[in-house]
Amino acid sequence: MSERLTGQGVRCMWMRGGTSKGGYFLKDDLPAERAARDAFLLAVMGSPDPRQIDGMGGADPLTSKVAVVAKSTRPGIDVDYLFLQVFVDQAIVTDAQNCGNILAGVGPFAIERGLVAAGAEQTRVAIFMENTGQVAVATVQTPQGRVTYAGTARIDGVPGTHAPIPTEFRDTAGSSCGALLPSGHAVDVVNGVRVTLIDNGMPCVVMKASDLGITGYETRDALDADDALKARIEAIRLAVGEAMNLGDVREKSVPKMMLVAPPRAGGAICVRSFIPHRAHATIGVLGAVSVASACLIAGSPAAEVAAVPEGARKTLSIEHPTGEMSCVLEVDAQGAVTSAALLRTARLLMDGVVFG
Ligand code: NQM
Repeated sequence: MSERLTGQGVRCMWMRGGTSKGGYFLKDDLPAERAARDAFLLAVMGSPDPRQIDGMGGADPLTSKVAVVAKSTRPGIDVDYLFLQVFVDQAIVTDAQNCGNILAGVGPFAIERGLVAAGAEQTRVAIFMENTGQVAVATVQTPQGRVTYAGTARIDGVPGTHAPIPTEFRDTAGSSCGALLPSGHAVDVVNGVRVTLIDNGMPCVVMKASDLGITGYETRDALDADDALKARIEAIRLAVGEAMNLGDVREKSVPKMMLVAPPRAGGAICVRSFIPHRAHATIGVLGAVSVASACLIAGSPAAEVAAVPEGARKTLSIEHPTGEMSCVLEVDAQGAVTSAALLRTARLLMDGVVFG
């Protein structure tokens, strides 16, 4: 295909995946060369521009996302999925993070595009997540051999009910940072704040909201309007990049900044997250898995405020600004998390040609 795509159309589906939304492309439909691909995707989204008025992006990092999907040649794997975050107000396309919400649309997309044959009722899709080199298994509802998006599953942050897409992750520890606790400590003190640097699928900095002078129960809008808080959080983020083996994180969307507080709706913990510069409307999927894992680390800020259930199979309800997300964690005899399962839904919004 031509490496110059400005003004040209490329086949694409637009989907809601979990509580995010974005463009889903077959890898072969995009330019192979990264600079040409990124220039095209920036133009598709309308970035850089805080309103993304000249593109498909929704002026929010949660709606400026891309999945690039290809049939896999790896044994036991159906498709390879590369996640790309297209920044809203900067000309940056980054693969330095994964996305478990956009992941929810990958199984349906792979079936719709014929990369995976649909089963009679349900179809299990094994997805290799290229960003972190790990595998997720999603179960897609396919009655009579066709994907259905309709159903009775509800996830907070999305109105209505949809077909369930249970998704399971294994061996996510150290996905991007090389170790669950990349600094080797349960607690580090950064700029006077006690933090846990953790990566169980998503690099996160977990700290008590009260240590930053907030309750942890604020709305997304209140957090986004608090410039002094955001500057303090960004200073901590920039300071921990090297310790998390992420290098200079100025132009990266990781680590995510997680401010935790005691649960107040019967859950395990309450979280307000910055991803990293805007507050999240809910919480990221792998971000939630990392926070849930932090709750199990004795002496950590998360453990100090969390209510953790007993047993080798634990359901931790992570309270967020618009509800909760339940993570089912399996732990081994040493208390280490061996797998995490979450419920997501997705919906096909558009199948057509998008212009860069
Ligand atoms: O943590 C937002 C989202 C995400 C990421 C972000 C995600 C995850 O809600 O797996 O889903 O943290 O940038 O889509």
